[in-house]
Formats: sequence, structure tokens, C-alpha cells
Amino acid sequence: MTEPRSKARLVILISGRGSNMRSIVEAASKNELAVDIAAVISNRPDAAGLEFAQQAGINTEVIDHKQFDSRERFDSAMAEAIDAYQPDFVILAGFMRILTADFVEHYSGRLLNIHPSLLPKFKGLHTHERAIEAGETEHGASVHFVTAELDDGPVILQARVPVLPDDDADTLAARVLEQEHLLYPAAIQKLVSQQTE
Ligand code: NHR
Ligand code: GAR
Repeated sequence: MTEPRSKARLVILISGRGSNMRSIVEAASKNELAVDIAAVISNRPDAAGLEFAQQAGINTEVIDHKQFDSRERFDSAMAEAIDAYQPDFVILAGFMRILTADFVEHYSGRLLNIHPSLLPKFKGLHTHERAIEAGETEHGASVHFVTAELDDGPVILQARVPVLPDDDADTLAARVLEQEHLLYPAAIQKLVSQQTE
């Protein structure tokens, strides 16, 4: 008899609403995604997603970036908290702080982000406004490995949506977000199944 292989462990980093975190937690609880969620960590004490995670029985922590006098010290505190959970993957899900090169290197090949654009288009913030402004007819989201360069790492999976003539940033964001909730669990499952092949 072979020992059952333990599931991949995730630590999820959020800054706000946490709906992508929630889609990952729900996919894991339905066994569509073979992972254990070791912890959810927020840089904002008031992140709405923390409450959902607590109610789901997941370990939560807050590491408030405002309590640190440099990005380096904030990132060191984050890494210490994350490493205590020994994760296989660290998942940025609406995490809004740019990370130092040292942090990114420490999690090389294990650090993922979901970005609301069809990368390499529209790196950075306010992607939906910028896609409409540019007259795009197609927009979407990308799950990518995080590298030191912002929104520049290798893409794992993308989802596409049309931009409709009457769209504003909010209607377009909502259409993209619906796809994000399917995309992120699918991208993580892709990596997890490669890892255990
Ligand atoms: N860090 C590195 N090194 N590389 C990436 O690719 C990263 C990253 C950290 C976060 C997510 C990213 C996105 O998907 C992400 C990718 C925040 C900002 C930003 O400007 C930009 C891109 C992303 C996340 N943040 C401001 C800052 O000064 C703060 C904004 C705020 O707090 O509201 O860090 O879009
Ligand atoms: C999502 O649309 C995500 O792609 C985007 O913020 C939203 C977070 O929603 N991420 C970024 O812009 C990263 N800079 P959520 O908190 O409900 O998952």
C-alpha cells in the first residue's frame, strides 16, 4: 500500500473583499481543488475577506503594513508568518502591496497572482478603465507567477470576456470577476496536478 500523498498547502494573501480567496476555499471544500488552505493573511485589519475565512475555520493573521517603516521590514514579517505554515504555494488574491525582490525570490516558482487584464496588456492598477479607454473589444484576467518586475511573470492561465459598447469600469469589472472565480481555482489545480505527477 502506498501512503496517501498529503495535499498541497496554500497560504492566501488578501487586502480587501477576498472574493477570489473565497472561490478558492469553496473549490477546495467541494474537492474540485486538491489543496489545504493553511492560512489567510491580510495587510489590512479591516479586510472583509478575513471574516469569511474565520467563519470557514481557516487560520487568519493581520500584518498591517502601516506598522512598518519600510517595505523590507513589512515583507520580512510577512515571510516569517507565511513560512510558519510551510506552504507549497503562496497565493496573492487581491493583494495590493508591491513586494520586494527578496520576498519574491524567496518564493520563486511558488508565488501566484491574479491580475485583472489580459497580460501583457494593462499591467498595474485601474485595468478596466484603461481597457475601455483604449477601445479594447476583449478584456479578461490572468493568473501568473510573480516575479520582481510588476505583473511580468509567466502566465499560467487566462480568461477572456467581451467589452460591450455600454460598459463602464464597474460593469466590465463584474464580468471579469465572474471569470476570475473560475480561473484561479483552475490555474492552481493545474499546478498542483503537475506537482504530484
Ligand atoms: N509584487 C511584485 N514584486 N511583482 C508583482 O507582479 C506583484 C507584486 C505585488 C502585487 C498584484 C498586482 C496586480 O495584480 C501584485 C503583483 C498592487 C500594485 C500597487 O501599485 C500594483 C500591482 C499589483 C498590486 N500597489 C500600491 C503600492 O504602493 C498600493 C496600492 C494600494 O494599497 O491600494 O504597493 O495588479
Ligand atoms: C480582483 O479583480 C483582482 O483581480 C484584482 O482585485 C480584485 C480583488 O477582488 N487584483 C488586483 O487588482 C491586484 N492588484 P477580491 O478581493 O474580491 O478577490
